[in-house]
Amino acid sequence: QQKKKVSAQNASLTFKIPKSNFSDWYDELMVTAGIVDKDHWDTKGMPIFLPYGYSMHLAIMKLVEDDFSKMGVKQYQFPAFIPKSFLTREADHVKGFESECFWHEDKMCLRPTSETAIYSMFHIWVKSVEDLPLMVMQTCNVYRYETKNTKPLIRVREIPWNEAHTAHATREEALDVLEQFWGCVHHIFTDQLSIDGLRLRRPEWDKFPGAEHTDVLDIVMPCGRVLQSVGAHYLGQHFSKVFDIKANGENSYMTCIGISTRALAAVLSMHGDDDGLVLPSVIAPYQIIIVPIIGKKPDQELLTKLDEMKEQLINAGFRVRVDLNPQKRPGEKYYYYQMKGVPLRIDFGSRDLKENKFVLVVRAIEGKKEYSLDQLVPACQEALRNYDEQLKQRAQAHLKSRVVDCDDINKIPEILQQGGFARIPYFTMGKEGAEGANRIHDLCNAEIRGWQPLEQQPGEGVTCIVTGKPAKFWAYVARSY
Ligand code: PR8
Repeated sequence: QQKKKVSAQNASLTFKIPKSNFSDWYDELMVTAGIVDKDHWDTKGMPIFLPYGYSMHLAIMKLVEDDFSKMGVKQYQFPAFIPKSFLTREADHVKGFESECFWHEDKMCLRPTSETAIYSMFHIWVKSVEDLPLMVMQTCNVYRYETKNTKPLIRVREIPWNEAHTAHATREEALDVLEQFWGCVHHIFTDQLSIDGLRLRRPEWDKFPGAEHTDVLDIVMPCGRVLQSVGAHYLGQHFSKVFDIKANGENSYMTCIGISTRALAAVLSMHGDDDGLVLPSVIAPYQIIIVPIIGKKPDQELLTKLDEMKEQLINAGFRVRVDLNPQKRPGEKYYYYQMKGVPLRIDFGSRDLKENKFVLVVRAIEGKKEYSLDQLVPACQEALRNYDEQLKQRAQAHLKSRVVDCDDINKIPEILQQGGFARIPYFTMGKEGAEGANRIHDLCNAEIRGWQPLEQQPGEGVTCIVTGKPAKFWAYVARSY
C-alpha cells in the first residue's frame, strides 16, 4: 500500500501534458513549475512572478545589463508616468501607442515605452558633442493596454523589460551602436541561453512607431508560430527633432532596443520537453541537485560527505542544492527536479560513499553515468558544458528545419501548416508592399515578418510570387504571437 501511495504522488509530480499540445503545455508549466501565478489575480495580463520564474527573468536582465554596460550604456530609473504632452509630440509614435496606453485622468499615462520620457531629459542633458554619445538603459516595467489574448511572459499588460536608448553625433555612429546591440543579442540568446532566431528587418508598413527602421529577433516557437523576442530600432532624427535634442546645432541620431520577459518565454518554450522545464545552466536557479539515498537511520558519515561535496561544487562556482527532505523518496525527488528543469542530478548513497563514486544524470540529454568521487568537479563541469552545447545544437537544428523556400503563393499555407517561416521572393518592403501582404494574410492568416538585412537578396530574373514583378527581397512569412 505504501508503494501505491508513492506512485500516486509521483503521478501528480510528473508533468502530464505533452509538448505537442504546446499552448496547454505552456500554461500548465507556468503554474506547475512555479514560474507565475496567473489564476488568483483579477487584472488581465498581469500575472504574479514567483521566485523560481522571477529569478530567471532577473538573471536574463543581468545578462543584458552586463553586456550593455560593457558598451558604455549607463543605468537610470525614469518615472512610470508620462505627461500626455510628451507622448503626443512625435506624430507616428502617438498614433502607434495612444490606444495601447493606460491613461490617467490627469492627462498622464503609464509609460507604454519610455522614448518620450527619456528624450525630454536628453533635451536638457545634451548641450554639445562632448555630451555624446549618451547611452542610457533601465530595467523596469512598462504598460500596454493589450487587447489580444494575453499569455504569461509572452503578452502581458505590465511588461518587465530592459530598454536602452542612445543618442549620437552621426548616423554612422548610431548604426554602429545598433550593430553592437545585435552583437549583445547574439551573445545573450545564442551563446548563453542556447536559443536561436532570425534577425529580421520589418517592412515599412510594420515598423516601430516613430522609427526609421526596425529590426527584431523572431524566434520560431514549438507550435510553429513566431515570437518577436527583441525589438531594436533606428530612430534617425525623428525624435531629436521633436524633442529638440541638439549638439552644436545638429540634431542627434538615436537608437533604442527592448528585451522583455519574452526572452524567458522563448527559453522555456524552446528547451522544455514532455517532462517539464529544461533550463540552460546560465539561468537555472540550481544547476546541480544532489539527491541523497538515505535509509531510515541517519548516516552521519554520509551527511558529512554530502556537505563536503556541496562545498566543493559551490567553491567551483556551481549553484547547488542538496534535498535532504526525509518525507520524500528519491523517486519523487527525481520527478520533481526533472520537472523543474535542473540540468544535473547527483544520486549519492552509502554504497557510493564506500565505493568512492557518484551517479550523474543529465537532464534531457543522457542517462545515468558513474564517476569516481575524485572527478566530482571536472565531471560536472564537462557535463554542464556538453549539456548547454547540446541545447544550442537542438535549437539551431529546429530553426534550420523551420525555414522553407517557397516559389508559389498557393504553397504558403501548406508550408506554414508545419510551422515556421516560408521564404518567398517579394517585390518590395516599401509601403506599396502592404497590399500583397494583405493578400497573404487573407490566404493563410500569416504576415510578412521582414527580410534579413545581412542576407544576399535575390538577383536579376527572380520574380515576386505575389505580384509577378521583379523580386528585390527574400521575405519571411510566418504566423505570429
Ligand atoms: C520598443 N522602445 O518599445 P518594442 N508582453 C511582453 N513582451 C512584450 C510586449 C508584451 N505585451 N510587447 C512588446 N514586448 C522600443 C525599444 C524602447 C525599447 C517585447 O520596442 O515595441 C517584444 O519582444 O519592439 C518587443 O520586441 C520588445 O518588448 C520591445 O518592444
